[in-house]
Amino acid sequence: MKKIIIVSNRLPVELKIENDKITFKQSVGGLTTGLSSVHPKDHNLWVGWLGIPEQEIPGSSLKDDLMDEVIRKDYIPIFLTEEEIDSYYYGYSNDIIWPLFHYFPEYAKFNSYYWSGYKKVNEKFAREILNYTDENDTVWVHDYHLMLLPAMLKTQQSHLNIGFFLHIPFPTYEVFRMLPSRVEILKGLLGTNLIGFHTSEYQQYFIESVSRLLPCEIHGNEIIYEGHKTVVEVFPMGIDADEFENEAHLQKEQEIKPQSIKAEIKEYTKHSPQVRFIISIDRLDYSKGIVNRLEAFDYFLENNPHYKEQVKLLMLAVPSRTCVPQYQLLKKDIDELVGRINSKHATVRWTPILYLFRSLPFEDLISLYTCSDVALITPVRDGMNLVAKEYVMSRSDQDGVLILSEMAGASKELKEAFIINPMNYREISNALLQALEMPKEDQAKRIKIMQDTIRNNNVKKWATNFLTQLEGIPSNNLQQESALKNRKSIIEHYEKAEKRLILLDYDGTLVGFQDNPEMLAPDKELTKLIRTLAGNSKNDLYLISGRKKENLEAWFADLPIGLIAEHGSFIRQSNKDWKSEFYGKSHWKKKIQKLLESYTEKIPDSFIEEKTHVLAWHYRKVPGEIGVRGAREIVQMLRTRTMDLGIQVLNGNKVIEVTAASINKGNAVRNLMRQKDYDFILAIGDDTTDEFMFRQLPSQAISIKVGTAESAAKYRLKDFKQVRFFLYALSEKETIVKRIFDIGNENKKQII
Ligand code: GDG
Repeated sequence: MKKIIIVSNRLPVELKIENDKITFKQSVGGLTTGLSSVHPKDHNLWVGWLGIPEQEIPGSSLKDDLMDEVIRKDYIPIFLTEEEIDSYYYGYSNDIIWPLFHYFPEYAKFNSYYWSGYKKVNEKFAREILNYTDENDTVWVHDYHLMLLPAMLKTQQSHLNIGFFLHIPFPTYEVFRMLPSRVEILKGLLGTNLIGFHTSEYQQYFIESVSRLLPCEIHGNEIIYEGHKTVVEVFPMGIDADEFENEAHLQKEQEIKPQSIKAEIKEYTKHSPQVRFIISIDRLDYSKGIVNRLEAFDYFLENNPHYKEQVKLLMLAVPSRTCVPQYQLLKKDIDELVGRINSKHATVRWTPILYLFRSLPFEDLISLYTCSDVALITPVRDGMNLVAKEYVMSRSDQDGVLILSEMAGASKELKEAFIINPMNYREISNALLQALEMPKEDQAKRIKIMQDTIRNNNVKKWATNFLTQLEGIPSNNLQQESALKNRKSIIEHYEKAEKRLILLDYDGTLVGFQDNPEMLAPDKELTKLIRTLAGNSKNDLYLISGRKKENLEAWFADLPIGLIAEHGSFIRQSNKDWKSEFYGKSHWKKKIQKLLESYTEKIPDSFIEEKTHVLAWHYRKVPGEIGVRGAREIVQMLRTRTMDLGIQVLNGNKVIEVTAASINKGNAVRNLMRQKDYDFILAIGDDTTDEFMFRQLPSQAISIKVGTAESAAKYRLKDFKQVRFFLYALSEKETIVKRIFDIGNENKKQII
C-alpha cells in the first residue's frame, strides 16, 4: 500500500526529560492540524528531529523507550548531535537562509562549517527516510531546513513522488544570488515533482532564479531540469478556521476562569472601561517588524493625544532563538523602546503598552484576539503570517479591524484589511486612526468577507490540495521511452507498411538551434538523408515548419517532398505550386504589430518577423532573463485579445508567434491524413507548435518529441543528432544500424 511520509525539521511533539523520565505531548500548531487528515493514518509516517541534542537523552534504555513510544505513533525521530544542531539548525538554516530569505543579508553569516553541517544533516534525513520508503510512496518535505533533501531522495529512489513546501518567502533573484551555495540549493529543490509557495510572487522569484542559474527549460510554471519536471505552484496556507471560531464562541458562553488572561482583562476594563485594545502577536524576530510597529505607535500617540488613556497596545512577543546574539540584541532594543514609549506617554492611571515576553496557552491567545478592537500586524517580511488569519476567525461578533503589512503573504488574500507598508510609520499611524474610528457596519462587512476567504481555504484544504496535485503528477514524469530504444518495433511497423506518411519539423528537429536562423540551411548530410527517405516510393514525406514559404522553397524545392509553411498556412506538394490553406484575412496584424514594436523598442536585439499569416517576435539574441520576461508579458497582453481578434499565440522556442486561430500544424496534418489511407504515420518535432500535430494523430501513429519538455508524443529523442540517426535507421534497415551500434559501447552511449 502506498504511504505518505511527511518530513519537517521538528516532529510535532514536545519532549521533556525530568528525573530520567521522558514525557512528550503532541504540539499544537497549523501544520499539525493541517496534516491531521494525513497523519496518523494508513501507516503514514512523520520524520523529524525531537528538538533536543542526542547527548541530552540519558542512557540507552531511555532512548529505546523513547523510540518505542515515538514509533508507536508513526513518528520517525532523527537524532542530532550538538555540533549538527549548531551548524545545520542555528547555523545554515537560521543564520544564513532565514535572514537572507527575509531580506536581511547583512545578518547572514556565510561560512563553510554551516554549509557542511547542513549537507550532512540533510543526508542523515535522506538515509533515515529511505529505510522506510517503498517505490511510489509520497514524501512531502517542509521548509528551508531541508532544501537539499528532495534531490538526495530522488537520486536514490527515482519512483518516489516528492513534494516540497516553503513556509517562508522565496526572495528575488538579486537577493538569492548572494547565497554561495545557491546552485546546490536549487538543484536540491528540483528533485521534487511539486514545489509549493504561499504566494505567486515567491513562485515567480523562484522560477526566475532557476532560469538564471541553471540550464533548464521553463514552460509556464513547469521547470525541466536534467530530464525531470518540477511543477511550481501556489498554495496559500490556511488555519484551522473552525478551531478558532469555536473557541471564541465557547469563551463567550463559558464562565471566565480565574487567573486567566481574560479574567485579568475583565478586571482592568472594570476600572478603565473606555480603553480599547490593539493586539500584536509574534515570535520575537527581526522579520516581524516589532520595532517599526512600536515607533509607529509612538508617532500615533504623539499626533493623536486625544487617544491617550483611550487605547492600549497588548504586545505578545514569544521568545525565539534566545541564545542567538542577534535575537538577544533585538530583545534589548525592544525592551528599551517599550520602556521609552511607556515613560513618555504614561499617566498615573494608564500605560500605553502592555508587553508580554512569553508564550501563552491557546485559550489565552484567543482571549487576546477577542478582546482587541484592532490587530496591528506589521512584519517587514513574512511568508504568510497565520496570526492575521487567526485574529479574523476569532472575531465571532464580526467586528474588529485588521491592519496588515503588505510584506506578509496573507495580504494577498486578506484584501479587506488595511494594507500598510511597514516601513512607513505615518501610514501605520493613519491606518490605526481609521481603524479606531471605523463604524461597526464597515468593520462587519470587511471581517465577514475575510472570514469567508479563510473558511474557504482552511489548513485541511491546503494540505489536501497540495497532496492531490502531487499525487496527480507521475513520479517519473518525463519518462517517455527513447524512440531509439524502441527502434526495432518501429522499424518492423515501417517495413510492413505500404503507405507511409512522414512529417518532420525543421528547426530544432533536423537542425540544431542558432541565434541566426539564416544560418540553418540544410547541410549535405541532411539533404542526402531526406532524399533517401523520400526516394522510397512508399513514403510521402513532408517538412512541416513555421518558416516562410520562400525560405523552405529556396532550400528544398529540388527534393521530392511536400512542404508546409507558416505552421500550416501554405502547402506545396512535390514539384507543384504553393496553395494557401487559409483564406481569412489578417486584419489583426496592424494592431499586434504595434504591440510587438513597443517591445522591440524596449528590448534590444529582439526583432519582429512578418510572414503572410503570422507575426513573430523573436528573442533568441536577447541575453538572460530580459527576453523571457518580455515574452511572458507579451503573452499575457495577447491573451486578452485572442478572443476579439480571432488569433492565437504560439509560445515557441525563443519566439512568440501570432497567427489566425484556425492555423496550426494539427489542422494541416488532418487534411493530409485524409488524402490516403496511411498505414504508417511518423511525426517528429521539438516545439510547442508541434504539439498540435501530435494531438491530431491516430493512436497507432509514431510521434516523437525532441528535447525534454512535456509532450503529447509517444516517444522522445534527445536532439537533432538523434533524430538523424533514427531516420537513418528507418531508411537504411536495421542491419546497417546494428553495425553502427556495434562500433563499441562508448559510441553507443554517446548516441543514446
Ligand atoms: C512560519 C513563517 C508562515 C504565537 N504565539 C503563541 C502562539 N503562536 C502561534 C500563532 C500562530 C503561530 O504561532 C505563528 O505563526 P506565523 O505564521 O505568524 O509565523 P512563524 O512561526 O514565523 O511561521 C510564516 C508559517 O510558517 C506557516 O507557513 O505563516 O510566515 O515564518 O499559529 O497562533 N500559540 C500559542 N501561544 C502563543 O503564545 N498557543
